[in-house]
Parts: sequence; structure tokens; C-alpha cells
Amino acid sequence: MRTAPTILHLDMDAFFASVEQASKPSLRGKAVVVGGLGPRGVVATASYEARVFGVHSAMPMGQARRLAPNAAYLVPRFNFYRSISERVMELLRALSPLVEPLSLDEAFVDLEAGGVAWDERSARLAGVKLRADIRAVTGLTGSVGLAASKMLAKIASEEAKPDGLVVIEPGTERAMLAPMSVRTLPGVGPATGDHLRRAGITTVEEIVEAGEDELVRLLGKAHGHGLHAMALARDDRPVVAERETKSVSVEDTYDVDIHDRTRVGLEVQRLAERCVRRLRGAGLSGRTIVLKVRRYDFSTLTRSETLRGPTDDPGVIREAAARLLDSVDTTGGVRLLGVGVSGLADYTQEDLFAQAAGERAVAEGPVEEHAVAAAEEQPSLAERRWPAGHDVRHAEFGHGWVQGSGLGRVTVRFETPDSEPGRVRTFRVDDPDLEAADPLPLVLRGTEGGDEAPGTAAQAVSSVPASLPKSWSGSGGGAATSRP
Ligand code: TTP
Ligand code: MG
Ligand code: MG
Repeated sequence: MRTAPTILHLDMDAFFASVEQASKPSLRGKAVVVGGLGPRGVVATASYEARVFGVHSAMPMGQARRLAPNAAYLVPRFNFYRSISERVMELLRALSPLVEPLSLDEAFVDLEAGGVAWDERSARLAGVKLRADIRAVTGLTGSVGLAASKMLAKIASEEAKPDGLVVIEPGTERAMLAPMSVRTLPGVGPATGDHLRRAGITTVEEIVEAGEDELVRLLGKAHGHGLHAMALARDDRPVVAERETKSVSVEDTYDVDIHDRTRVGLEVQRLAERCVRRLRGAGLSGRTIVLKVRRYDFSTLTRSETLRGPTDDPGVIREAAARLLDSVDTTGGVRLLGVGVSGLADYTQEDLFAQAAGERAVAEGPVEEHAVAAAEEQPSLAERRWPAGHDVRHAEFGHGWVQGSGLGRVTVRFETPDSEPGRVRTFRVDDPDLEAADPLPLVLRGTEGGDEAPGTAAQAVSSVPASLPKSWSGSGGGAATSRP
């Protein structure tokens, strides 16, 4: 293991909610909840102001509304978040060729491999500068952890949240880990956590005390051994530039070709379940379900279906695989079957996607036909939907966002990222002067400003509005925040 804290972990603070607050001046410093607003909707994330009420990711939306009735409830704008994520990842790639993104708002960077840091001081400087750059380019705050391993860097960024930077100095790792919950360690989810708790192990120190043999007895060889090493702060996992796992799949070759259609169907269901176990084991979910069939004559074909959001739900994946099988002729027999999932993500947001009306997910692979058809339809004026939080433009009043809609009315707040908090006006949903609009950049840059928003071009250089509330002013002294 290296001896200097040159592995950096970045995670943006309350990412989706922060983007919304940066877009909408009236929401800064306020409780904001982003998620699916329909009956089965769940919270994607909540601003730190909303977390005070106990609202958190993956909570059913109804529960969030009971806890924080006055929060702003917004439908996610995934494409916009993705574009901001790309800007952040670009900044990381400028630091090192070894950047390992874990999700839209999170990545490891090997600073040593990039030649930008070799000891604690240089690593800290790189982290401080990165946070300032992210702030300047996106207007948002991210928290940085620096340590000698991936595990510790991630723990450090968690400690740094929100809007901070924490360096774990080599030599202090074990003392720091000792009192922490076992759940802090990578690979300890709710199930393993419960299992350990029943054996009387709740802290990292207790893992060390239990010893490797006991851990192996409790969790099996690979997991027990790995976890014991992590508890001793031994983590040699390298930062890998591309996510190695592009897909998770399982397949079986049969000694004797299967002819019976029912049997083929059952095999596909079984493979789908095995695939889900792998997927979940790796803490992943995916959008594209792939079925592979090799027939008696060795002709091999694959069929795929892309869902609107990643899933790790066995029912959803089984059903998708079964639908795909319906389109394959298996007369003559099959010798191999496989089920895979690609388009991987670290979490599941299928519910959100299902309800993010208005946001058209960009397909990365083959798309279900009806999804394409839906995207091409032009709704009539009266049928247009106005998802809360999405951008609009009014012929007379300019750019704004949907604050709410219902009973044939839509309420719009007219403000832009660099304006003062704006006023609200109500229109009929079929008002021809009102149209859906693209998001405006959060930070206007000299080279970009002007084309869409003539009134704001003059302010192009003032990237950090002075009027931001305290929690947003991460630049200056705040940017270098460092806690032991
Ligand atoms: P996180 O980094 O886990 O959370 P966060 O950035 O909102 O807050 P924190 O300051 O604690 O890092 O996730 C990043 C984004 O991913 C989050 O803003 C919304 C989305 N997300 C979901 O859609 N569903 C989920 O269950 C989680 C955890 C995140
Ligand atoms: Mg985050
Ligand atoms: Mg994250």
C-alpha cells in the first residue's frame, strides 16, 4: 500500500438537489426534495436543509411530504445532471489518467499516477484546487477525501460532507477506523451488517478482535478474508480508469439441446435470477437486459431491451428476459442460453424514471419500440405536461420553471441561475405563449454567455454570485476547510 494520501475521492454534495438550488435562486438555503412525484415515487435526494427533517434518498415520497410538507418537490432533470457530471469528470481527468467514476457524482482519482501529488502537502493542495475549480465551473460544491487507499479516501469524503476536505494521514488509519460501524467498510450492506451484529460485531475494532478465522467462519472465505483486511486498513485496490464491469451476465451450455419451449422458458427464468444475484452482489443495477440464444446450428443471436432506468429487481429482469424470448424462434433446439444486464449504475432509480414525465431518457442502446414512438408524438397544447421543476419559457416573461400544475393551470416562477429570486405567475396549461425550455447554464462563462439569454451576457464573468447564502459560499476560506 502506498504511504502518501494520494488517492482522492470526490462526491458532490446533495447532487441533484444542489443543481436545482443553483438553477433556482428562490430555493437556495431551502428544503428541496428531488424524486418521483407519482404514487410509487421515491426520493432521489434531498437538500441538506431537507435532511434536517429526516428526509433521505430512497424514502417513499409520501413519507417525505409528511416529514417536510413545506419543501419544494421537484421531478429530476437527468440529462441536465448528466451534463454537469461530465464537466466535473473533465476536471478530474485533467488531474490524472486514472479516474474511476462510481456514479454521476462520484469518482476516485489516483493523483500520484497523474503526477500532481506525491506527499500529503501536494495532495491537499490538489484537493483544495479541485474543489475551487468545481465551484467555478459548475457553481456547485463537492466534498473531497484524501487517503492512501480507496476505502479510506471514500470514508474521508463522507466525513468531509458537506462542502469540505478531509485528509487521512497515513499512520492514523487504524485508530480512526476502530470505533466506526462495520457498515462503513466496503461490501458491508444491511444483510452482512445484520449477520455480524448477531455475532456481536458492530464496530471495525470488533472485526479485528474477532480475528480472520472467525470472520471466514461467519461470512465465507473470500468475503471474510477481504473484510478482515479492510478492518486493518489494508486495501490495495487500484484506481481503474474504466469501469471493468461493463455488463453482468450468466450463461449455460447444455449437453443436450433443449427442444421443449416450456423448459427453455424456465431456463431463462433461472438464468435471470442468477444474473440478478450477481448484479446485486456487485452492488449494481442496469438498464439493458440482454438475452443470448445459441441454436442447434450454432447460430447465435442476442436480443435486448432497454428500460427507462436501471433496475436490480428480479421480477422486472425476469419479465424482460421472457419478453425477449418470445421474439426468438427456438424450434430445432437450443444449446446455450444467457441472460445479461448492461448499462450499469450504482443504484436503482427505475421508479423515478417511470415517473419523470417530460424528461426523455437518452437511450444508450436499442430502445423499446413504443418508447421511440412516444418520443416522436407531438402532444397537443392541452395535453402538454408540466413536470415540477422543469424549465419553461414564456413569450413575454422569459425563462422560468414550473412550480406546480393542476386543474388546468400551471404556476411558473420566473427566475434564472444568476437572477434574484423571481416572481410567480399562473397560466392555463394550454397557453400558447408558454413552452418547455432547456436548462440554462449554472455558471455563465465569458465564452458561452449571450446567445440564449441576451440580458445576462454582460454578467458573463461574475461566476459566483455574491448573494449566495452561507452554505453556498464554498470559495475563499471555506474551500480549504480541513478537518482532522
Ligand atoms: P449520493 O452521492 O449518494 O447523494 P447526494 O449527492 O444527493 O448527497 P451527498 O451529499 O450525501 O453525497 O447520490 C448522488 C445522486 O444520485 C443524488 O443526488 C441523487 C441520485 N440518487 C438516486 O437517484 N437514488 C439513490 O438512491 C441515491 C442514493 C442517489
Ligand atoms: Mg453525492
Ligand atoms: Mg455519490
